[in-house]
Amino acid sequence: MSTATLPYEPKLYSTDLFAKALRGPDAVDSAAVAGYLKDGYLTVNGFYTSDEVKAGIQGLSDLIMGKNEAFKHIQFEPRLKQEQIDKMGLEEREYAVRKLMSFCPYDARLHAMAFHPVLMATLEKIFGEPVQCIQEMALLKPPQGSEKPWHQDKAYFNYAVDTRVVGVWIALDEATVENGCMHVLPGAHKQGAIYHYPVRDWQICDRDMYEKKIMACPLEPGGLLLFDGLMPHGTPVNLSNKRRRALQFHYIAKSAQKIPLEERIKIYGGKDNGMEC
Ligand SMILES: O=C(O)CCC(=O)C(=O)O
Ligand SMILES: [Fe+2]
Repeated sequence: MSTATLPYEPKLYSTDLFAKALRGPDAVDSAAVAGYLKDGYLTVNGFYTSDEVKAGIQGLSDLIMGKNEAFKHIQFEPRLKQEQIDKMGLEEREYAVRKLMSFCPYDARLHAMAFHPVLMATLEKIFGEPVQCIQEMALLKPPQGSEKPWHQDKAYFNYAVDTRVVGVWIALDEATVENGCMHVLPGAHKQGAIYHYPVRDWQICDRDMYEKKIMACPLEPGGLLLFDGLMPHGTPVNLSNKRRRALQFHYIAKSAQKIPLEERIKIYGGKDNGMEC
């Protein structure tokens, strides 16, 4: 795929603005937390050491190669049949995986990344109370890998609009504009819930994102992005020849209460609501 054949207008991920990342876990102080609360996002390079990143990648490779037979939460490229997957070696398999979920109970190295002490302390400052992890994902975007259109993560969770959700997106490879790094809209988390429509995915209307002050969030391996559950965000098609592997965790307060699915659908729309935008 080239820019000429993109399934969206290139301005959907305009690259005029780049997030300025802090460096290292020690840089995440109260000023950083205040900035996060104001802007709805925060980027930190060098949050994890290269050994922690290597260990996390090894953890994923082991799960991908089926070293833990109890682990089943893995999504391969949908066109692949199981017998094709069974014949693949590590490298081929790694490029064929799109997603792994709920892996922390199966791998101590990945668990350590999700529950890094400075990350947990920062989250407790943001929430002002003890937190729990409600979602674990590894998102592997290969060369040519598809876009994740603009959306709010809270559209996927059954919590009230004013119940805080924080996402943490961790780069395992360098994440660049070319290979599909995150893009956010600073401050837009304060605008509340946005209705989602089935377009290329279940997403925010493209038109609503044009001419906005979009911020690209490139990260080094071991860098992380903290972002509010109401922050509109998306990642473009991977137009490079480099894969982009990332981990993504979501956290809420231990005291948070769920709402019924129907209430969430009223707020954000449903995946098959037949609405057009
Ligand atoms: O890693 C990506 O490409 C974006 C993932 C994302 O935003 C999500 O899964 O909610
Ligand atoms: Fe998301």
